[in-house]
Amino acid sequence: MAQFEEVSQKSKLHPKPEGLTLQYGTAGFRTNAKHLDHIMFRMGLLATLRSKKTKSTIGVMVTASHNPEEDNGVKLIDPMGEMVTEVWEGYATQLANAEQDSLLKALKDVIEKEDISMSEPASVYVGKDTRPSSASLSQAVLDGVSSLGGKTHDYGLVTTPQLHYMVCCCNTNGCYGSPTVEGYYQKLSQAFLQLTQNAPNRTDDQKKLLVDGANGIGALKMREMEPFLRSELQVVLSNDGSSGKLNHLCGADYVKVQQKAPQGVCMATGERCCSFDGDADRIVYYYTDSKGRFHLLDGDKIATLISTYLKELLTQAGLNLQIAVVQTAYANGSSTRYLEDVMKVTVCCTKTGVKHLHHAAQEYDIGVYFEANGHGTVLFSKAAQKQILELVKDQNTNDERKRAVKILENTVNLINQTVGDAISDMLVIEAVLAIRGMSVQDWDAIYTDLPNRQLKVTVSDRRVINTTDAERKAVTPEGLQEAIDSLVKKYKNARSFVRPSGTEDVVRVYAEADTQESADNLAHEVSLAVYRLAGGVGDEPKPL
Ligand code: G16
Repeated sequence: MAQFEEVSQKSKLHPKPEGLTLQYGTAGFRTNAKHLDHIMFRMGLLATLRSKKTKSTIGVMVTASHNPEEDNGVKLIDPMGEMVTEVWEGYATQLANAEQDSLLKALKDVIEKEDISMSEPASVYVGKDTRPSSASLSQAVLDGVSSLGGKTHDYGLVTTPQLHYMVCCCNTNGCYGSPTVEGYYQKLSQAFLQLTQNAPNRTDDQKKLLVDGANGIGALKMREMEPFLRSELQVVLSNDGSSGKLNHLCGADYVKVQQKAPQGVCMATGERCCSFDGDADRIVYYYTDSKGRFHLLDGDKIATLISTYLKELLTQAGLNLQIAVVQTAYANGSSTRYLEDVMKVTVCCTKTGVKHLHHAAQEYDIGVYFEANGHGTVLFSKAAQKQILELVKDQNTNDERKRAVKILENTVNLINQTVGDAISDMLVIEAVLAIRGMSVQDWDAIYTDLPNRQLKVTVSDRRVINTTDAERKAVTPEGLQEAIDSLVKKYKNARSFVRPSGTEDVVRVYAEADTQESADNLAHEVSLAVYRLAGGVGDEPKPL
């Protein structure tokens, strides 16, 4: 077929280095950008097949999110804006690793297995972050799509959640919104402005928010969006990409893992600040107190704030909808205890990766999901949205119910339900704080985090570590879990687990305990166990 001939010819311009194998990780392929040209071309091919199969538009985002600037990666977006399914992740790995002369065979295998009609049209939306390598890599994606005869829409520089939003808008024929960057700003800002009308008389200080843009795409898009917010949010933007390096000493991942303020943000005592990550799908908040102590409000605190607010609104509106919170093993023990014991909401735990949390959250009327690293959103089931809309239209409700349900309706519109979205989450948090008249300190006081520490250990092959029980227990290598168990016993209120990262070539270690010193010591001792039992490379981990 002529189509395959075209693929064969074009793929020679994007050759695979012989012997190089890469795995589809937590959020797609991710490694040093110099290894990715063939991957991008092939993901263009795969997205085209996925589009033909689903008869829908598919998204391909070129980004390595929180990774250093020299890395890059690709995230595939399914029709409703969710992550691509696990079966297709498998196809992605097969296509990525097929040697040059067996690429067509690998492609035909997918076509056959999925019974794809090649005469179907295909449409692929492409976006990219601000990394220097993203321009040529996104061109490789476009080449892949066109070589199989698919149509492309190149959105250029957009945040990852913006591209998820576009894909969903397109496949719902505009029901979710208009598939343009302007449409995104309009939808979110209108909902935000409606919500903040419920909090009149806020001072300029209350409207002020310091935003660390991680020197990435989030900063550019925040600048574009600012006029739409009509000063109801007064953003002071730092790390806007004009001088610093992407994610370097700044951004949500740095702030969360280091538990300290990013460089380049000039924060006064008590001021409310937040950081985006490199593709603006994560956010964390923080401030420093009068003693100079740094306070982090991470994904767990965000989930608690939003679910408390939604629960209160449901009660006021008289709506009987079940709220659940989905977390991962990284969730601070205090947050889980607060949600279960005080708020009495259902809490469930999944493996790391928003795709897992997203699916779990879909099981409930309202599923609030956040990873501790600040990646998350809220899903409202179709039935829940219908009930909210019906109540909005109901003429016989009293004023309190009417107000509550109107706020709920605007909150649904403000949330990007396709995926975690730093900009949307930020506006939700700002609206919640405004409506409830809370300061960042009031929010922080809802519960106190257990001290915790995250470390990374480099091993020769991180795949030797296999886990179970939503990554809370290591199954291999032999003896590792026993070692962790006996270390944890030495400390009060302690917990620790290890897992191979799906975005970086490291093993992640998490520990929490009653004091920071204990959490640090436990994390160090567990790191040593990983180093010794899982084939550590380089110097032995040193105490903190
Ligand atoms: C990605 C995923 C997140 C995950 C993070 C770290 O985030 O989307 O769900 O928590 O990687 O994953 P890992 O610990 O496996 O490296 P991002 O923001 O980098 O795309």
